Amino acid sequence: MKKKFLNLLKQPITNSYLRKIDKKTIKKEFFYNLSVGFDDKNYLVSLINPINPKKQYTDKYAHRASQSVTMNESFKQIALKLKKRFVSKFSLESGSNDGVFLKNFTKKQIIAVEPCKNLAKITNKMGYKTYGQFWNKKIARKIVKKHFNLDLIFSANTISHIPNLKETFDAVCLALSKNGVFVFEDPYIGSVIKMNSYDQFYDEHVHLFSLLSISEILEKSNLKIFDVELLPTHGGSIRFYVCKKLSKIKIKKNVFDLKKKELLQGLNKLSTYKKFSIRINKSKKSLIRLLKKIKKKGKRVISYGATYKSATIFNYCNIDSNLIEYVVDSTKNKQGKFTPGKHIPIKSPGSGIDKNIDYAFLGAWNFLKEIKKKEIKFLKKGGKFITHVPSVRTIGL
Ligand code: JHZ
Repeated sequence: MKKKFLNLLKQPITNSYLRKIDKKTIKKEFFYNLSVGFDDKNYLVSLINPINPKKQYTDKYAHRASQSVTMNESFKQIALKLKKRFVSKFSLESGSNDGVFLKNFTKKQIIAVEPCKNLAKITNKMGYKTYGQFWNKKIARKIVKKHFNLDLIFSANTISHIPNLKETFDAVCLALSKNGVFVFEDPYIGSVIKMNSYDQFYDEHVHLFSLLSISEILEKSNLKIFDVELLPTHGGSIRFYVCKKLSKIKIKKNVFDLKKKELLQGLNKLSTYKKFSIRINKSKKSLIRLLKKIKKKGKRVISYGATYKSATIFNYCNIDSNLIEYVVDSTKNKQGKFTPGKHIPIKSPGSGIDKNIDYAFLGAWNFLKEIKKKEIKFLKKGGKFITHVPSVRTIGL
């Protein structure tokens, strides 16, 4: 049974950037209560009331994974690694976004499934066969019938978005070839706890995984984890390597080692999450205090990256355009719109942060290195970034 440990208050759908902020649009905006629970049977951390995916993955989906140099490189590296390690004959990516992973393969090597029709259109245009549908047993059967069983299934930042994990993993088991491999990665709850990055909780992140929780759940779909990696992406992610339970692939020692580490971190105990929740409350107070202090001094503050994560921060901490003037983001289809819930205007970063700006809150704190490099002029003239990760602070040159 899920036991609630965190209440992040009323939140909008993170992908619902507003075109205008007139009375009618604001009245129609959808809000729900974002609270998070821990299941003491399978150790899974999940939202208490997930949203219907049909409301989220629409033909107006805004996020483009290829907007950062870091992610382009990360997808290139994993594509190279998978091709070398598994010499796949036929692969599939589930949740292919704008093709940031696919483009590292030939069009014959890989197909994709992507529920957001606007994104599926992009990758179909690029020449990669993309089914504009949700990943489930029905589409898995269709693909096996039309093509072959799959030697490799890859999915990044997608599986944690799906409420029904049993259906998802059953579909994987059904579609994989006898010795096929399923590799997926998502933000890691162990890092979220360490980094106090509570903004990793939002409508799309229905679950945040640990090795302990995923091992339990995969078992029920006749799958097993044979390798695992902790990654720096998105402030700490976990990559699982999975095969059929009956496969002869040997389980690597690091799987057992990480399980031990997770037990030491207390990822199997409700008390760990309760303590985390207390730290989040303190982090919120500290961020508001800092922003108010800066504003009182007459300084100008913006935000960097109209991320889904920052929607959680702004709505939980009640941060609106009185505290943050505007948000800059390089994604064209976010520019000219307003952030969900708090309605802060989104602009293009242009050739860098405006010279009259004193502080920039890091909505995309996970790309700090990349952003620092880009915004060296801002830092050199005394500009500072603000972050809440791992604790509320400013970052200068
Ligand atoms: P980023 C999304 O979350 C949604 P978000 C999704 N649910 C998910 O799981 C993760 O991605 C992976 C901009 N930017 O990746 C681009 C600049 O403007 O942290 C993006 O809009 N300039 C699928 O939104 C945003 O910041 C830059 O120099 O929390 C980053 O979004 C850089 C580097 C980024 O994910």
